[in-house]
Amino acid sequence: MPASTFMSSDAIRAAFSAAMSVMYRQEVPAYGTLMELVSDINAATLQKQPALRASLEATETLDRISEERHGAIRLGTEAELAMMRRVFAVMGMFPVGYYDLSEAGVPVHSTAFRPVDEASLRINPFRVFTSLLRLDLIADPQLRVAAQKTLGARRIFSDDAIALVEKAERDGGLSRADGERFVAEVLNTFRWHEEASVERALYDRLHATHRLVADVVSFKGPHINHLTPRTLDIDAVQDEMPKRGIVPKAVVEGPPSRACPILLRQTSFKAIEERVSFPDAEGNLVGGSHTARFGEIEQRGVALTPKGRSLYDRLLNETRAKVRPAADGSNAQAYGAALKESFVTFPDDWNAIRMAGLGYFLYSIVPGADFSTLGGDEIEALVEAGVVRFDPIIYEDFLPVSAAGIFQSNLGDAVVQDFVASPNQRLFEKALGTFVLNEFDHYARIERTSIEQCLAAARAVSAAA
Ligand code: OOG
Ligand code: NI
Repeated sequence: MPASTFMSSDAIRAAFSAAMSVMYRQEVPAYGTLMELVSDINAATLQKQPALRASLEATETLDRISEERHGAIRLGTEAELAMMRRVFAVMGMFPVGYYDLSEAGVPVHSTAFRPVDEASLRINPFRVFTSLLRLDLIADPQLRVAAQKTLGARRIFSDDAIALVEKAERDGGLSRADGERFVAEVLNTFRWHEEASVERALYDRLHATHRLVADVVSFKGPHINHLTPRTLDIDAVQDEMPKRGIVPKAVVEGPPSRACPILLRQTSFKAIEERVSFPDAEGNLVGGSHTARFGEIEQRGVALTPKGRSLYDRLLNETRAKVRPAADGSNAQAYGAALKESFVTFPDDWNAIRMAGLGYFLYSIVPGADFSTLGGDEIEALVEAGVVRFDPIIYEDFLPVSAAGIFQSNLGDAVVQDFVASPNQRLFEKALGTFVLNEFDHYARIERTSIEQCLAAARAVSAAA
């Protein structure tokens, strides 16, 4: 088949993200309530801020502003991760970043599968934060073996899904009909299974090790555990949640609210308790409950350089040393105040952030700019002369401390078990079957390319003059 008749990987991803949204709203009605709230707040924010509206109108599709930006799954085995990489590749999603959550007491390590180039991000930015369970962190050897056996026996992808992945790899793409079948088949992998695949006693032992271990091992597949639309005002959504009957987590993760947003702010409603059933030795089903699935929202800002990121990390640590957010929200105000106070030292002006080398920016030529008297050797001279402008490059990745906060609040915060951290990126990449893209290198490359393009254009104009 000629490549031009393939369904584009961007279109497959957009269809997948839309199908996930519909499925998750049916599975978790509170998520539907959150989506309505987000869309109301986004509409109100656009009405109150005409300048924001104008800038979004120029750069994005306004009617899709409240769509999902990411979701998350947790896998049980290396083979599942390797196959998942191939599934996401069909949708134009590639592994970016490595997150070792064991450092924060969560026994997984993770990457984010996401579109990488700007054009694909614009069409549909959907990402899936994908974690692999660290069975080696289960201390009890007997339990570890039982978990391994359970996971080894399950098949999370249908034969048709695998066949379509192989076809896409062989032919370089899928027809529209195959692309649609692929979405429907793959969607099943992320479905919720009310019926556990382990007996109650094993579930309880897994749960006692870590709630996350029970969530990954006890079910037939890696159910999507949350989806995350984008909000234009995260604080307003956080405040409104209780009025709509949903319980927000104690605090918003990430930086405080600022004039120039940095990185990523996130919050969620607390995971719901759901009825599940466990098979017993006689094959009868016994009732129980499981708490894992929730809804989240995000608001993104500029990607930070390693220097900016280490300042961010230092200020966040400083805040948490002063006030550690309690799970019940009792010190949420004090935490918010401490966060604001610490971040006073982080410049809150785009040019100051840029001049201090804290963030990544995209440089572009101002339309109609007059270059005639300028050479093309120094980007700064072009910026000062007003012929080149700079805009923040949005952070498209995740934050380990925030992710840990999201995990914890949705697994019951009461017991925060500790696991010994060890850097396992190599092992993770071996299981994945490829390297993950380093997010800092990626943003640096986008910035550098934009600078080179501006300089080349300026040189061409001054040579012709
Ligand atoms: C993933 C938590 C991480 C985020 O937004 O930081 C995440 C999980 O709970 O499986 O999605
Ligand atoms: Ni998330």
